[in-house]
Amino acid sequence: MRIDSSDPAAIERLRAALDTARATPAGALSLGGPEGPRRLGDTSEVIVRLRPGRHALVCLMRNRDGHRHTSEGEWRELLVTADSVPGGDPVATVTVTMLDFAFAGSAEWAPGDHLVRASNDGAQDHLFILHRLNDGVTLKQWLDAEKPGQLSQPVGGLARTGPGQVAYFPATLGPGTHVLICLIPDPASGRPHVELGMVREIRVQ
Ligand SMILES: [Cu+2]
Repeated sequence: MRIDSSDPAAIERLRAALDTARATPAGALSLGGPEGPRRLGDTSEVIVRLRPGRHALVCLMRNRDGHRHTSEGEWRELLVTADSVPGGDPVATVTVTMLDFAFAGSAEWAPGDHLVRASNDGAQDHLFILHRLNDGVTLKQWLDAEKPGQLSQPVGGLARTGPGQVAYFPATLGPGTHVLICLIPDPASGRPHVELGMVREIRVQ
């Protein structure tokens, strides 16, 4: 997250607000990050361009008691002092546009190595998680399943990303039906964006 203020009291208020906030609190902008590494040994990668200024690394996962990990210590401030990489943006193979509430972009991707350019053109924060459905499983079966995780494999994705932001997600994909979803809750209704339309089937073939 990019943080507007360098005032320690304001930063501490932001950190406290994150624990219960449904959206990125005022005074911060979510820039994305890896969505997916959950088990010991998992790795995940995203590419985010940082501008000079104050930032924080945060983990928004919740403990059983409902507190976010960032409140338990998984928070680290970062000061970005200058551009470290000169030149332009990475060359993407496919584009995903995140909207309130839909994914736009090609629904057919070639197998192989990809660099997914994801932009948030909506007014709310968005993220995406990419799953590969098991062979023979349809999107409807997956969405209707009580335990969809038994019908798919997670590939990874992009964490909470604020309006106007762009990030890149590298992935190597084999043939098969994939699905993009966003699980961020709509602040007004509390419903996850996937229920409001942020689900898209991607055929890799
Ligand atoms: Cu969303």
